[in-house]
Amino acid sequence: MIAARRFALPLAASLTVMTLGACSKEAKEAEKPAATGAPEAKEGISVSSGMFMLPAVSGNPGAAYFVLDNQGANTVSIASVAIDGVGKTEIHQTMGGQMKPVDRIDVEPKVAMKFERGGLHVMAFDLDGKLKAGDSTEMTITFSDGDKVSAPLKIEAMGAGAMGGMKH
Ligand SMILES: [Cu+2]
Repeated sequence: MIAARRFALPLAASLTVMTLGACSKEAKEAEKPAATGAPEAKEGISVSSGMFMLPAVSGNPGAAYFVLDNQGANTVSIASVAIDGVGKTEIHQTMGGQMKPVDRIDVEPKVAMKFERGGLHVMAFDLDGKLKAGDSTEMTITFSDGDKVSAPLKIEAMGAGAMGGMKH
């Protein structure tokens, strides 16, 4: 029920904005309490710049990069990361050219933690073959308290981003 209402909202809102701007604003605010407790609504937490890098060789793992911003009052701990179309994930830290699994990530208040190439990243194993460059997939982060946040990841082919920045 909640998912259906949330999905329907942008369409309804864009229609009312043209005629009754004030009313649509009130309608949006009225939606907020209903959304509290929904899996994708952890207080103060947002995910931006989500990107999924496909492996250059099919069968190899991919990687997810994004920014996790904690504007909440408390430190949050990432317990697990799930990505649609991915069988299994691990959080890795790259150090001295080597990747090491990280069991748990704590993000303190007012910290925007970057998951990026050459640093902290989410390694994605067992891709289901439906992940295609140009599409997007959804990532859901589960925190140690059971709360979750979901965000889209733009799918890119390995090489596209790297080559774009290095023209010979
Ligand atoms: Cu890795």
